[in-house]
Amino acid sequence: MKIDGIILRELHLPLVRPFETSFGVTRDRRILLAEVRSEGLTGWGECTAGERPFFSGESTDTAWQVLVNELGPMLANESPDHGGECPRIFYQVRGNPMAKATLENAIWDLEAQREGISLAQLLGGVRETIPCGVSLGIQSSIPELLAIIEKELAAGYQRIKLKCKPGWDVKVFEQVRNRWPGIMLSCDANSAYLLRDADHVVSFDAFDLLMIEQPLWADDFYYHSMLQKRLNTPICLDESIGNRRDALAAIEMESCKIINIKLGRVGGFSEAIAVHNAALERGIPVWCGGMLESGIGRAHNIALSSLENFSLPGDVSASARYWREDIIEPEVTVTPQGEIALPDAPGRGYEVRVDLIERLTVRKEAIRAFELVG
Ligand code: OSB
Ligand code: MG
Repeated sequence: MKIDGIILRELHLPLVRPFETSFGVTRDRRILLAEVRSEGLTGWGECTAGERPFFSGESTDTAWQVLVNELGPMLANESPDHGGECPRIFYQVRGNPMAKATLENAIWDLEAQREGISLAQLLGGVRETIPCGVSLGIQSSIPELLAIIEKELAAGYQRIKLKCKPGWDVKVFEQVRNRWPGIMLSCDANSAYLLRDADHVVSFDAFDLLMIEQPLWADDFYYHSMLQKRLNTPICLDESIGNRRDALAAIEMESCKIINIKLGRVGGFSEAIAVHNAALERGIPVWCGGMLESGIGRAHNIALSSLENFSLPGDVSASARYWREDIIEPEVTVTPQGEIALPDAPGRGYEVRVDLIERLTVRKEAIRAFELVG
């Protein structure tokens, strides 16, 4: 496929409600989109980097820089037939997985359109519906959190994940479990605990959690392995898993029993499939994480979640939980059973609302092959 043009955009999208994690509060998203044109078709990719480099070292601004100056020109100089060629094309650029995924995922979208099949089919997906959970941020009080949980359970969501940190953990789990003894409940610390908190984290075993996500450092396997030996509850790694080798190391060391796969964090669909397969072959279930994506990233998450080993409910939920108006048509909706139905149209399966995107755009830049230097 000859690349006819790459357009990068930054959109400002306010969240319906602020999202608080152990590393900070997000109110407005600065969403970076790549539009890749080839032979009359348009593929879209979304960068999942945060506004600040707190979840990982990347941010909207670092990704913009790397896309405009390095990855965009590299891709524009090639004519990839498959999204799977992108890791080779981007090989010289170290790190920056979220920037890389932005373009790679757009190429997979293009490829599926060219083949006239859904993105899920192209990826090797086998599910017609995916099970959904919600990730609930830290709230200002426990009664507020309980009211939100009540609403999400009524909407059908199959699993509730609570963001936690020291001071917002056991007393919260206790009240949630008192009220709903049987629900599928998990927590996500985003690296909020230290080794000296190990006894405290072990006390989470009392709450019958499905998993404890990323309790320790974002780059760690060893101490998670030590902690997992002391826990009955499975640890799930998110931040620590950047690629297939990481997944193999974590599984081998028993640093976790479950893996969260995020497209941006692992650098795109190729590596996400590789992590998925490594986990499948070793009996480790996976689920698809979320990064407060707009509809484009969400559509990609849905397609990925159709792979066989995505057996646990993911953090992929309805558009309306995040946005007053999403940039895709139709918006993502969840059934009363807490599932999203896979679209079957070619490519991502959701139309992109280009007029709305144009109105929300605050920065735009066209990338061309001849801009490559060095
Ligand atoms: O750790 O899963 C995480 C959001 C931003 C950064 C990190 C995480 C999250 C979420 C939100 O949990 C998931 C979502 O609803 O998109
Ligand atoms: Mg997480």
